[in-house]
Amino acid sequence: MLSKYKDSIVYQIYPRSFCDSDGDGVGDIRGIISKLDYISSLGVDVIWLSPVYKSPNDDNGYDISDYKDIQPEFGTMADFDELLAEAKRREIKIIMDLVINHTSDEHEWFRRAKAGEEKYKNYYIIKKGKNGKLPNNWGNFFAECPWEPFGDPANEEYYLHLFSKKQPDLNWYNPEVYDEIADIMRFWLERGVAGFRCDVINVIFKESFADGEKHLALTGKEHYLSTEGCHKILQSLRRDVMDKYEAFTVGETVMVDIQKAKDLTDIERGELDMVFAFEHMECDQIGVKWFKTRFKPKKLMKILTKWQTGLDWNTCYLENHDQPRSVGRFVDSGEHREAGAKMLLGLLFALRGTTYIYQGQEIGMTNGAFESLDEIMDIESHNVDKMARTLGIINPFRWHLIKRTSRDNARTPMQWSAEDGAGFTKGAPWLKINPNYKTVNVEKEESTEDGILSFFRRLTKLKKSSDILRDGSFTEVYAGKNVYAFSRELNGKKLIAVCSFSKKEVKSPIDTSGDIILSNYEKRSAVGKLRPYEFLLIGDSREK
Ligand code: TEU
Repeated sequence: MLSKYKDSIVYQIYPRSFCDSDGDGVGDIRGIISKLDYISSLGVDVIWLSPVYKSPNDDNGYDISDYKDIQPEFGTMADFDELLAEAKRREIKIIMDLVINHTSDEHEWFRRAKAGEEKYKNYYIIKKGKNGKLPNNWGNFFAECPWEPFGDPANEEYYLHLFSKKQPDLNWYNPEVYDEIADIMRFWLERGVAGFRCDVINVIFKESFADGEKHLALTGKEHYLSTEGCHKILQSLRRDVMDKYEAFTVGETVMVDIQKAKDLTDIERGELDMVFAFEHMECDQIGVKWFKTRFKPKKLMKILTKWQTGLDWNTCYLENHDQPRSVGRFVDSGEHREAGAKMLLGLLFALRGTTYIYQGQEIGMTNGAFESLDEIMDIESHNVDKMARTLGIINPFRWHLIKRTSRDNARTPMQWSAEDGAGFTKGAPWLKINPNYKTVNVEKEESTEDGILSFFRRLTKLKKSSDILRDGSFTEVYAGKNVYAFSRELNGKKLIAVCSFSKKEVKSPIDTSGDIILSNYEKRSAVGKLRPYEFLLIGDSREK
């Protein structure tokens, strides 16, 4: 664990939807530069930039066709260098998204492989089918078959793609692939990037290609999740590249349990600085993420406590570009949106770990207001619709399922102001803007002293200045149907966070009579009561 990043607060930018400077409806780097003062005013110190590399955009940049160039819609390399310099001037570091499980099928390597060059065929996972059958029975993350014919169908060769057809998986058995990727990492670190968020990093090394145990989704996963080969690659990349630049890495590690997360972040092993685990994001699903159930706060609390007590250092997040918005998911987006959004932010900052915020979360943005599949751009949602169709699920049900889970829910353009285009664009936005931009936007928040944004700024300040919040231990105090309370303790000093997940007033199961350090309500509640979505950070007077 590199201590200098441990105390960072990270703000994720999804460039396509952040700020459009040239009116083409797509966010861009110059747009980000124009908002750096705003980002700096938030009190965050690291930006995680979702991919800005050249890409045919099948999966919004997570399909890279040139790792050393910028997507023209987003700008130029000169714009990127300016972004780095301007961020540096404001003491903000930038980490890039490193997508190395797969490339785009339009990457030169794959094109040359297709043209028959053996060297490049060996960059990908190409296997023979058996008597008209696929190489194995695996599933895929995007609800489709992971094997696609490679070249002439008569050859019965298939390439593996755990994501879309346009995202062929790289062959990490090949040392040349390792060298290429290490070189790409050096290229960006040399430019001044501080590190990487490593996309689906724990699936890169497939240790066998045998059939997998049958699962509802992702049959075959036991052959590639957090394998020994993956650990070895991470150790080498750390030694050969990351350590030389004192670079920072956070791994997106799907389906990890606490032990795996510990292994991946163990200082002695030297692999990643921290990992994004997903168990808490799965608290409202049945089996696979597209089948949601009613959110039960107690389930979320149980998982949070399990990770807070099981893993020394967590990444604390409730949103990213793949998840529906937290407002509308964990709290109501109606009458009590503001109190709910603040409570979730309070909870996040009070937990032990590095806080990650996704653009728009600081103003309580809500899920997209999509009315039909035609308005959805996300490839995953379209694939899920196809899959649901083959399962015989009929339409309003298919749409209901997609509307609730689509990743586009979090990808709607950032709401800067109440003017047309939400201050995001002067043109036609690439994805439908949420009509609530008239009332939910940055400009409005800036003009309110006690809004979500000012609460957010108070939280970043507090997290930076409070040793207890930064380093204190975590102990669960109460986890009931609707109320979660935990303490943070350091050198005999203690803070208690109380979070109500109820949209109604409830009895407080714990004593809230201490000094209120921070609350999402202006005045203190009546003794023994918690108002809708009330959040309290209480200093324990006995410890004072
Ligand atoms: O996401 C990995 C991924 O599989 C997610 O869909 C994950 O299953 C989900 O968030 C858990 O609920 C990463 C990127 O974040 C995503 O945008 C890309 O589409 C994907 O990898 C492929 O690169």
